[in-house]
Amino acid sequence: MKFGKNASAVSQSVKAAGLSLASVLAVAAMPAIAQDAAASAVETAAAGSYTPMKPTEGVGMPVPEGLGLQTQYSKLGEYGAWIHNDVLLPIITVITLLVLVLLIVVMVRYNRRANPVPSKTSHNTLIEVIWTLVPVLILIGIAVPSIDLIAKQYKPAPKGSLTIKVTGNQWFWTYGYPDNGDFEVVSNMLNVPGQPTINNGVREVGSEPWDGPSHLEVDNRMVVPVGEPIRLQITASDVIHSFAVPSLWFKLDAVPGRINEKVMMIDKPGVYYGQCSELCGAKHGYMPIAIEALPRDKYDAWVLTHAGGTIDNPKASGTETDYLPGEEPAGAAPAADASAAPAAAAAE
Ligand SMILES: [Cu+2]
Repeated sequence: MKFGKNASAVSQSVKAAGLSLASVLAVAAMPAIAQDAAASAVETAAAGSYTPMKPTEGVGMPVPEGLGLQTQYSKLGEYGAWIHNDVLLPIITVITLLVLVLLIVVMVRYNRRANPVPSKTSHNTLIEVIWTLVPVLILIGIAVPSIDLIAKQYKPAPKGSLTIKVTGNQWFWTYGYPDNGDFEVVSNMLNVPGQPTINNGVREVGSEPWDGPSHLEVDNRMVVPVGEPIRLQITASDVIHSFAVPSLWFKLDAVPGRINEKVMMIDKPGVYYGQCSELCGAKHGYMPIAIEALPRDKYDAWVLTHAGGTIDNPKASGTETDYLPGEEPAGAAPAADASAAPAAAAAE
């Protein structure tokens, strides 16, 4: 943690000096830092270099005239999309066509002209058993993967996963990084050229080369490491919001006074867009979500661009830790030193 503290102290000066200087020095400085945690101030500062990623057209965002679900970039999303596209839609289609055919048969064969003397049949045990059993079997067939998906979605993040705190506000999102020195990122929608200003003091979309679609791009994205389970703790500061990212199969309400938790794991580096999905007031439509998933080393570099930013242990990457359950938040950031952990446990 010596390295992280050192870097964090210096990252404030990066802000002052401007990130462009840091990025110029970054490439040269990286190896030096790896070797020596006590590298000189300028070099350490340069470790925190970051240029936002340019999103790929059509990835992690809606597409013109798109039908159906967005392409999924998480395992749960692929599973959910499979249930929707390959289980539910075929069943719905077959049932709808069957009912349509039955209606047409009845209309053609049993109308008053074709069938003037109707049958007085009122019961048929075999048919009644069939039309009870078949729907029951169909429902069971749907329930098995559905309940399995629900159970998988709400499985808690593994012990030691990186925790990020998401807060919905009227009308922007804030992202807290308790495991990385507890800095906070404020994320506002970019203004749209030629349209009324939504957020004063925020630049216009398209003014940087990495900007994504208007109404979805933000000034500061929520940056996360790719391929790791991330524990998202979601709340709100004023009214109910909802944190929803379609291409990651993620939607969870942000409720004031309560923390909702769900694991997020992204398969591929990229930028993924979403929107607040709970009507939350006048500018509900102007609080998009932009998540940038980066490889671990780039994520760490991004963390170091923040005042107080420290590298967390890549705890969730399969390595066991000695945190007790429920102790993870205390084990975050500087206290994560082996010597500090028992002290934190004793304090509780
Ligand atoms: Cu909202």
